[in-house]
Amino acid sequence: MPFPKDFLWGAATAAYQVEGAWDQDGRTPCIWDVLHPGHVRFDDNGFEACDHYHRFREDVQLMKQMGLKTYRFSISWSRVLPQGVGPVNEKGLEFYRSLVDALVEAGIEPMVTLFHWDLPHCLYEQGGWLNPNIPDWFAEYARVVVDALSDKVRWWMTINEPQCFVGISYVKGEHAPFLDQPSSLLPATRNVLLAHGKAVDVIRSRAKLAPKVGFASTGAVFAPGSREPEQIEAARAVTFSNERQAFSIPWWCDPIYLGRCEPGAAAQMGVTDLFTPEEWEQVSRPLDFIGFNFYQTEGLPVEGSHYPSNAWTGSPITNMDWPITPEGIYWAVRFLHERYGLPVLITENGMANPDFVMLDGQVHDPQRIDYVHRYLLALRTACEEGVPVLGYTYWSLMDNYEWAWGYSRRFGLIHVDYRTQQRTLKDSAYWYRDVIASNGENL
Ligand code: GCO
Repeated sequence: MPFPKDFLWGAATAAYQVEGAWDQDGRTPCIWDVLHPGHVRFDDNGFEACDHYHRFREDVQLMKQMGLKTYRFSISWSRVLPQGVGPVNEKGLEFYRSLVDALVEAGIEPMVTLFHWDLPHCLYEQGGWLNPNIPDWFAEYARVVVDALSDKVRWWMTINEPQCFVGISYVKGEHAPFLDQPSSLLPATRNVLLAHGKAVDVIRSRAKLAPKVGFASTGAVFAPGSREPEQIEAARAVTFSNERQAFSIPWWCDPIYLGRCEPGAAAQMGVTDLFTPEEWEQVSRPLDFIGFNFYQTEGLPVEGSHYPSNAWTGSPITNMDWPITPEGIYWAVRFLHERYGLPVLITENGMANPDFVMLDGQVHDPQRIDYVHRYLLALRTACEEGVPVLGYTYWSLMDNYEWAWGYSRRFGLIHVDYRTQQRTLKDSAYWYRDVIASNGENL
């Protein structure tokens, strides 16, 4: 059996990218609502997005039609706690309860991410991820969500891609809150990791169904040029080097899974250690799985080449200009499992493609089918070699708000016409349905 029998075939979204209803039923603005002007293509925002807030029942029916086993989505913090902390917005919670009910009724396992980048703006005004109180704010938010949903939700992720919501957002200034402020890396790292650890404690201590707890990382994976042991070790070494700090895997994953950081990482920050011994305990609470978002392999530099790395030389690219490097997903799950010892869940993988509804009323996206096919074959090789892979949630269920790219990049299995909110299953959705039905044996 290539893929395990209970493999979790699914698709993923995030609250800000799909929900819309940004100011309805008591939700207050998040940082993207307020700060996007001047930073996003055409100043697009998530005010309406895919209107998933009102159309989730239809969307769950489409998921059911595709035979999805699981749906990964995130919660909007400011929908649940409009002031970030304090009074709970029951109407906001009600939305998520109804969504979870609809999923369970359709036989689809809900997977919840607590934080996928949409920080309440009111908390940002108090310093956001730079305020040392944010681990406690986050724990309070986690408690409200866990109390409301854990009778039906088993799969939990605390945070999604700190590489992006700290690295791209606080250090590089390309995502909200658009701060180009490298000095924020140390406090943000501390606060994010402590917030994660406190949320893990909340989930473990309060969940009604026995929880599976993880977080979703991303980060540069380097693939060896061949299976020669020296090449493999060279690729592994650079994958787990801290050179890229906020953007690397070990910067976030070593503290969480190993309770330590690479020698020298703290010194790079001008401190003797990132945490006190008690804090190290807090950030490294045991987890059940490694969530990983994988899109592209980083290549090793080639001397004399004008390409940034060998991953680019002649490589096909997606509509994001990302090279298509399916073998990288094999190395990602293998390296991650070998270093951290837990099973791996691919929490995101997918491609942007210039899809549109054609004259025949359908959306033909052979590139996406080929892309997913190749990545799944590489993932299957990892499974066959004994790497425990729990599942694969394609990014994304439907076209949505692609952050700084606005609505101009389409990752979905389902096409969304943003003028009418009409959904159309793309060819890839039907293809994926057949893959799921055969548990990947037809690949
Ligand atoms: C990500 C994000 C998604 C993006 C996707 C495509 O985790 O990077 O989770 O929100 O839309 O990755 O860029």
